[in-house]
Amino acid sequence: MKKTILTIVIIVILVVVGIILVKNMPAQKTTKTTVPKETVTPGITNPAVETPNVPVEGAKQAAPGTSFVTPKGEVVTPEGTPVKQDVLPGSPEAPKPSKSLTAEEIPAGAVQLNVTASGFTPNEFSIKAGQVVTLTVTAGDEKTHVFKFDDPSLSAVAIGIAGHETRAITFKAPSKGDYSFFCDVPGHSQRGEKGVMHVK
Ligand SMILES: [Cu+2]
Repeated sequence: MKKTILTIVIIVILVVVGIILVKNMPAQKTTKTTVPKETVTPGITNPAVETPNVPVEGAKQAAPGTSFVTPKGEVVTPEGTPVKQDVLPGSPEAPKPSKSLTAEEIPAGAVQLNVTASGFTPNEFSIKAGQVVTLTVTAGDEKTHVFKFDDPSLSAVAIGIAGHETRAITFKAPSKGDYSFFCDVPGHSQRGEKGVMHVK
């Protein structure tokens, strides 16, 4: 008789302890789920807090706003598919030009071009076929300039910059050959804003 009373008391204690444990667990979970809701402000795009989603694990951007490059060396769209370099600039599949860059944001390994009414400096550069290249174009004067390649296979690799601005674009070097580039603002290529990219 005493034994049965003792076991009943033990069972009651275990049940009470169990209820206390179960009640405490969901309390911790609810605090976690409320955090991300507060940081999202729908309908408002604030560039200062904009953090792009990494499309493929380990993918990196050369500069703020440029297309991501995967660890395998593929330049990809925000959806994670390889970019198309022969489409219209600004297409969803095209490599993305960066935001306006500060001097500190210019990637160290980038090919850096300066453009003024006197032309591009340098007006030629060499890269390797298949290499992932980040190209920056800086307006050395107060004028707007538009960097473009002549070859249709690189039509999407284009950058428009306002006066004294620097922007970057990351793309994959095409097959061997010489690819001429120019400034697409009317009158600018005629006065010498052009050059050649050598792919070796
Ligand atoms: Cu120009």
